[in-house]
Amino acid sequence: TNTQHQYRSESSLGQNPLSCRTLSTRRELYERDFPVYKQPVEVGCFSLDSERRFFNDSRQMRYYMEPDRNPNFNLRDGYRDRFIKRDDSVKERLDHILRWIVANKSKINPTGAAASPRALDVDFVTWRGHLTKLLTTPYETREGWLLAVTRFRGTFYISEVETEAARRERENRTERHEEMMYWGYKFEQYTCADNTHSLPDPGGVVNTNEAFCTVVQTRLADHRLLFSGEVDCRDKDPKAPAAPACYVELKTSAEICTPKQRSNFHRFKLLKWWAQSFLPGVPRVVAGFRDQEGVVVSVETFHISKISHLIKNEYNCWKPTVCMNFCCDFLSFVKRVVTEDSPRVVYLFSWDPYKDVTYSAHRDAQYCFLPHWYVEEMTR
Ligand code: 0WD
Ligand code: CA
Repeated sequence: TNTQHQYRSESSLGQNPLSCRTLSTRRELYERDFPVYKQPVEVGCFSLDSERRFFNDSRQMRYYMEPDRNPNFNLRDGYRDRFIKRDDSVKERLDHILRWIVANKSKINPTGAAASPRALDVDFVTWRGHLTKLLTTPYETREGWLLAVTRFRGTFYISEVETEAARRERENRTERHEEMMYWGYKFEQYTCADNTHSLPDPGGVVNTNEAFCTVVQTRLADHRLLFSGEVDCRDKDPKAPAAPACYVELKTSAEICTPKQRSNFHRFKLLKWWAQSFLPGVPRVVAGFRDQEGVVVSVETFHISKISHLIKNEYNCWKPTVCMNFCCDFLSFVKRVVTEDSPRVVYLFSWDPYKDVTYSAHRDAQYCFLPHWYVEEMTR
């Protein structure tokens, strides 16, 4: 039906295939009914300031100011003189989420640690961005991934490891690519205000260390998930629905001039946009379409619940159910494989386009990512 990609509340657990050493990513295998994906609930939030310091509050929340439909925003403005770029060679792994968990243990353990054999009442802890990569895997033809998994007190922690190819790409970006990465942040500055009674400040500094992150809990089939994702801004109307329904995701994209460009936008870009926002229950994406010179020539709102209808006329297009069923089966695969419960053991899941998912196990190795302070805090 048309609504099979909507959030569901009833239970219908699929049967796992037999235990196996690899997992296929072929699309046909995941064309079944849409799995149960419960409406995500925001259980907290945190902020990272201009120096990347963690705060257990919403101080970095910003407010969406609807721009003109044809605004002529110059995204190149300030790239040379008003841009402070986060050092993306620093790997933060799950650290910010773990800090949030330590500060909010009672919120995710309603029964109390003493009543539960687990430290946490969830199966998986990860970043939203890692789950987005899983959702889009059956359709990805360019970039593989490496996901490190540690089982600790019954909970599976999933943290990305940069692939060799991704590192080479990061270290060899062209000047043009570096500047284009700035354009998305500049669009945020044109459309976001720091509070409900102020206006955006396009003359200010863009600092990509700053972030506001939501922490949500939900369930995919029998997998209880706790994940965090960066949120660009919220509806400024105080009567707007509660988070995450009031959140707005901002994007920039090349302007669409030909039928071929429109088709590619539907087939590739809308898949990534849908997956990223569907996961935390963010209902809309506001897109700034820019020309070759980095000027936003039009602005359009996409409602996540309508994206699957928009793409229906594309030949051989992506399907939300394939994305969700693959993610679900990957998480089941992780549960079967990752049997040793220890912060010093990492199972490394590896995938390259047109291949199956494989894994290897590592002890006391370079891949360990749960910090000592976290292990100590959760063991006492
Ligand atoms: O170190 C790492 N490997 C990662 C760190 C990978 C992914 C995320 N992070 C951390 C950062 O602390 C960041 O603040 O996660 C936060 C964002 O997490 P997410 O929401 O799970 O990531 P994702 O959905 O991939 O990206 C959301 C936004 C991006 O916006 P667009 O519109 O371009 O999708 O977060 C930003 C970016 O603005 N972003 C990042 N910010 C800092 N470090 C990173 C990153 N590695 N990746 C995306
Ligand atoms: Ca964004």
